[in-house]
Amino acid sequence: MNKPKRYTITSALPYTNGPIHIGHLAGVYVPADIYARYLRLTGNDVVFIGGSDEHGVPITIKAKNEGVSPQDVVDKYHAIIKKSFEEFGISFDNYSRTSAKVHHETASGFFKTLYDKGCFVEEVTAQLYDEKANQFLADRFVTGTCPKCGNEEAYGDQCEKCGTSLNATDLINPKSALTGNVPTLKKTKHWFLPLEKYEDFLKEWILEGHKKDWKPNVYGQVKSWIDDGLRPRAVTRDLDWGIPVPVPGGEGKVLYVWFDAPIGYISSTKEWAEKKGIDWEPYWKSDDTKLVHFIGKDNIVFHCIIFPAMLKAEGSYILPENVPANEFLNLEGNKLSTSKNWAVWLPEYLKDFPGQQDVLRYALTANAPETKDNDFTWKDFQARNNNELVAIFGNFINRVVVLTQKYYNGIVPEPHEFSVIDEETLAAVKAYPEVISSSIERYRFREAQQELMNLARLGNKYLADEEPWKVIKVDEARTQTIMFVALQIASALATLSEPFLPFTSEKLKNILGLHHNEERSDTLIPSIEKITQKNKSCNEAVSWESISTKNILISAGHKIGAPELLFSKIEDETIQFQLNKLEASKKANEAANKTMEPQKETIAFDDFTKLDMRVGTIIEAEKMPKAKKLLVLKVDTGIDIRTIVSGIAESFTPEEVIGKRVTVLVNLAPRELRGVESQGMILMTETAEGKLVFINPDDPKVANGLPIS
Ligand code: B3M
Ligand code: ZN
Repeated sequence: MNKPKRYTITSALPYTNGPIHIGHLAGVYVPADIYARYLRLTGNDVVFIGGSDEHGVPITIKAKNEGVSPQDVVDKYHAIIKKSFEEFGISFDNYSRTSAKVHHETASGFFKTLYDKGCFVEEVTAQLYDEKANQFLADRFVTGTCPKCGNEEAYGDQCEKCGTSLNATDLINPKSALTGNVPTLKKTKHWFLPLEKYEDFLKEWILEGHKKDWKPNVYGQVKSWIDDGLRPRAVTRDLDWGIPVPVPGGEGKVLYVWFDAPIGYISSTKEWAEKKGIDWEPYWKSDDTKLVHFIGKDNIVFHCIIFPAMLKAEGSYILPENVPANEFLNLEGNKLSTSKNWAVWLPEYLKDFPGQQDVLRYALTANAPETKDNDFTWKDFQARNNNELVAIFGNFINRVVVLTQKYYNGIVPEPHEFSVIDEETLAAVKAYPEVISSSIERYRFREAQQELMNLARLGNKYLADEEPWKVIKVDEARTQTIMFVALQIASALATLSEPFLPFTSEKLKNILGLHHNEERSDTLIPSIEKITQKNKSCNEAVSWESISTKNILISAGHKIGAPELLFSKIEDETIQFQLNKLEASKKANEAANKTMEPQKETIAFDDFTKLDMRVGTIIEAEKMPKAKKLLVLKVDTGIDIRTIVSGIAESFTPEEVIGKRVTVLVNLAPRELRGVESQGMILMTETAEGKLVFINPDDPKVANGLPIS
């Protein structure tokens, strides 16, 4: 076992301009949580830091759009996001927010230190200005074409397509996100961090020092930025939402959000240490502390270049040991998008799958975008649950618990002589902590979780091979030994699953009557506490280390609890419901993108009453010979049965329309089509894909604004 170490683990501070979705969870918070839980379980001194990023343009824009103040926006979403993290068992030691006083003071002090040390370059430059909004435009206030890849929707701070970090003035054809105006240039003074001065340091520290241990995607991005040449980066902005620039001439200006946000990790640590009554500094300033940043790939430049340059400039801080950034998660083949509502929002997931947090955590880790972008599909989610969690993990545990109850009233039986298979199985169990640790320590969480499942597979196979349900009829002593071995595997699973499936692990420890890890009053896991009904007979503790070192994890004579299903099957209907929701988003987007026909001229009420529309039923239908588009229909209008020729043959077969209830304009002047007199018209509309449909506004394919004719 490694010597315990001190770890500061940070996870990107989410912008508080909306709830969080599966992409955030998969990319940042679940891996960070697995890592933090694992390190705590193996006896390290860990602080796992989170918090809300409450400054920055996305929040100001959201506030403007909703007609509320930025403070209203951050208060609302900070609460929602914090709750989601708690509900999904993200075990932050502290979750703060950048509007907190301690953060304003820390960030302001940090800026002041760099200013006093002469680390900034002060410069008056021409910046983009929106004359209509009376405002300077930077970052997400401005969009335009990326000079590097030609993406027309690049932002003033970054192109999300090619990942390049930009200055607003780099954009080709810039446009104000506030008014759509073409900005003008106006002079203003700002403080710049001359990143080029840190090039040598960054080269030595990352390009030479971390070539082997940093993920290739992270290393590659950093290298390409450094190879492109670093430039001064403005660290202040002309805005009124943020942390005021605390130096002369800084009036009316605030710190750039990417200057203050990473300092949020430090202030959140301070807040935590203060609550615990301990010193925060070792967690940020001691060389024997390992600092690890969990982020998504769009944040790499800020965590690997800008923040380290700031820390280096300040001089008293450690640098990150690693920045295991993930790639992106897509959803059903498309990029996750808040504005297009193409996402699985955590609060909604929990409404639809109450108590099934671990299933999502499991599916996201199994499919984590560790080395490349990956796709989340509901079918895969269902398969992971039904074929893995239910069929392997849940099935094994259930058999062990049910049989122990049935044969021994829940008392762990005394083993007799171990067979070779038993010995081999117990030896195999002992190897798992090391195998899983090794993957986690290399940030390979998918692999680590697969190993956990391999242990459950081992348990399943052991039972299937040894067949205690048959042996019990002929050899009681042997059955006791088999069940004893199986219970050892179950106990190992209870602890080894904790980083990945914390709720399941708690449940399982409860069922097996195993001692829980000491509950930490300072963490935010009330939902875990809810399911932790302390079992009075908890007398056994299974630590991560003991699984490798001890021969017996759960001893004979110990009483276990009643069986309880850990996972349940997810049915096709449940998955279809989720797919329908996404389909509805897609339709809404298509409709929004389709340019609607403008409204026609106003008509008088009298004109409207001239139309005689009736409900009718199509009772006969046949194709009009030699006409691709026409069907000849017989329609029961209630007043008569009449012939109507309708141009719907490309959307319907005659069989499909017989029996359909329709709206008929009955007093339309008759007209002849291909020699047949048509006596009225059936009202239809056309979907975004160009298919004709009968009028039924409840049909999800029928979007608002589609003309009826
Ligand atoms: N708020 C960007 C994001 O949510 C930003 C991260 C800050 S980490 C210091 O992707
Ligand atoms: Zn680009």
